[in-house]
Amino acid sequence: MNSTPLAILGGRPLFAEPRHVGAPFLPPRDLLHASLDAILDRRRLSNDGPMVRELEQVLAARHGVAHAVAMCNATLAMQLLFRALELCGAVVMPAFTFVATAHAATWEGLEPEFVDIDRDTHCIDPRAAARGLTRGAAAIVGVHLWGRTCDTERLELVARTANVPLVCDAAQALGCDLGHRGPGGGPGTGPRASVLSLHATKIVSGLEGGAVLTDDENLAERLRRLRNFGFEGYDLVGGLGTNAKLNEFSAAFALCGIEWLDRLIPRNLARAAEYRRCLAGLPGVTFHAPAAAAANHHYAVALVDPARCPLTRDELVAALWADNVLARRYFHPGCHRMEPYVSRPAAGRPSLSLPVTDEVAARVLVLPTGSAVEDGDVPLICGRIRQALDEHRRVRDGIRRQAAA
Ligand code: T4K
Repeated sequence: MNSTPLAILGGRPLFAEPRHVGAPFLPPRDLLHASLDAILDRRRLSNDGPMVRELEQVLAARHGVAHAVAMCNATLAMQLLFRALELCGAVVMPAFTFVATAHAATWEGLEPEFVDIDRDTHCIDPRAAARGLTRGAAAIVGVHLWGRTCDTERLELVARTANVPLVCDAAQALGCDLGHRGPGGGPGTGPRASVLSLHATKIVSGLEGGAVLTDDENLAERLRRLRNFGFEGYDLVGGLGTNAKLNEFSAAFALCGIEWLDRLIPRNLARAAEYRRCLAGLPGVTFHAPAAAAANHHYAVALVDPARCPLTRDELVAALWADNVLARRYFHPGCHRMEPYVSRPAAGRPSLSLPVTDEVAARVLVLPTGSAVEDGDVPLICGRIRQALDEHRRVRDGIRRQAAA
């Protein structure tokens, strides 16, 4: 399909402008400008302003929960959630996640108890979570990956049996069915809380931002106090708090983005179908697309099988980067192999073995989708992958030459 030489072999890059994973979606500027003007006219820039309140209502309604508490990012939102739940000791979580999940727990004095993932979904394996809980953990932290959700129903059952809360890192899952059953759902009918991210790279962005979703009114109230220095009323501080508030500009940006969500999700889905079609038949490269209801398909994930693919995953990444296709290896090498977790004293813990995490982390190849690509890009990207595999010996030499230069 691509007749021009690969850039790793000295050709011109396929794209003049890089195709990122996670290029931000920018709402139409007139929409954005009108919102920003309204904020400037009001002179209300932060501290629970009307844009933040509106965003909270929209996020809660969209995900079928009673309360959304907006925060300045998902990492701090998770920290405050752990604190509000008064967790102590260990918390079960997958090691195959963005390091923020583990850091948020560690920052709050908790010990991540890493467990393995399910090979099909790449999300936490409920059986492994159950085994992790036997070591006395205080909660399960499920992580929704790739814009699809983890198995909240089975995890909830496991959590309920152990009498610990299930909370979910939903940083990548805005717009998905997060398993909350709404205010009338009663206890035990969904995660205790889910944490969204509104980071620039997410399907809907507030530049930076996050939110905790919950049906638990008391929990929501505690979170509102914690994010605002512990204030309970005017001049009344009731306890420790910090500053994790979202500003009005970020809320406005996110509100503009949410208006487009129902167009962005089908676009992502169409791109996923295109990737699946165009990668079909390549030796050792498959598109990873397990069925999932109400997903946002914000990440396009391929898997490279080292036994069948003539290039390693990392060689393929190097070849693609030369062509300005900035594919990523999320979440290589897994949190358990990063500091500070890899150096934790092993005393008293069984040695950590996460074979599926290690396998998936070594195979995953995240390709640009969403706002990062234009119509017609996906077949070109896949054509480049095909070409690199066809010319694998020369590609490998090209990478060696590049490294030596
Ligand atoms: N839990 C999970 C499961 C998460 O995925 C994340 C965030 C969190 C928790 C924490 O949420 P926050 O606390 O951030 O709300 C990026 C993002 O920074 C991070 O938010 C995201 N996960 C993660 C998956 O990806 P990096 O280090 O890979 O980002 P970076 O700077 O390499 O950006 C990715 C690409 O996007 C680049 O190629 C450039 C492009 N980009 C990025 C930004 C920020 C743009 O084109 N414009 C931009 O403004 O972590």
